[in-house]
Amino acid sequence: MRILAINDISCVGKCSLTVALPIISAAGYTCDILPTAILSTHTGGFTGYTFRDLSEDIPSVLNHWKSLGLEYDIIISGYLGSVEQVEMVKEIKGAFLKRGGTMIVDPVLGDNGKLYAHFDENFVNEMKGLCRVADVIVPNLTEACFLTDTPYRPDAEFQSVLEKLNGLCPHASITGCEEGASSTVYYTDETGALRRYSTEKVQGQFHGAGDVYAGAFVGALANGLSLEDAVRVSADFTKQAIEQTAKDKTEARYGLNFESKLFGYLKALGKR
Ligand code: PXL
Repeated sequence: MRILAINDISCVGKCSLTVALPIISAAGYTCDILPTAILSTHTGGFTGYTFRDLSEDIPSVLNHWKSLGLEYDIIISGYLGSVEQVEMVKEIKGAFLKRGGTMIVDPVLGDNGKLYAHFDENFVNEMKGLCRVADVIVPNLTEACFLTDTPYRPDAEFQSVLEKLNGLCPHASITGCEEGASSTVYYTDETGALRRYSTEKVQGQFHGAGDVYAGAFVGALANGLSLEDAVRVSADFTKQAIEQTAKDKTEARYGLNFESKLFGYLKALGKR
């Protein structure tokens, strides 16, 4: 099993590759990386960060990989810096995903009803196109709303957003649907049934939770879990990491303390 994670390197403020790589490796699989950009920090909650777009390097990286005959069982894409990079990911899927492999798209666009810096409507439309060629997509509620042209509300009709999202991709999960004291993932299982899984909500805003969820989800699918079990294990792990981060009282923009909860995640995957 070989996995490729396409995402940025935010050097500080755990998210993207600094989260995907350790979680997928801990889950027991080789995680190759394709960095889309290098930033001094991520863009949510910091100012004055550096941002180097790596698009120019990507074609020669891919040419080298072709010469090595590399192919992937799972490809996960996350933060993409430009419309051109979204197109590149589609090409990477065609050239490097094994027949029968799984293309997972985390359509990183925004949070709390707002797009992240650098993104606009044109980029959202491009991301819709990438979701159409994915096998599974894992947006948060904000992203699900942008992808389905639904006005964002924290108490949106989650099920109807999921139904609309299934028009783009048959297997979608929407994280961060807040219902009273619960945080719920709405998702479509293998049979096409709409389902939900709730964990206790932890008060506060936590940066990088979607990245922890996505990394854990990839590790779970790689280990052969069903969508139902993968959603449960990933939501539980993310909730535990959020809870620990709240206890630690670290600044939210520095990301989640997921490291301290990896052991429980691996046990939930059935690892000893
Ligand atoms: O966590 C999503 C993310 C990934 N990468 C970069 C970001 C963000 C969110 O702010 O800025 C660079």
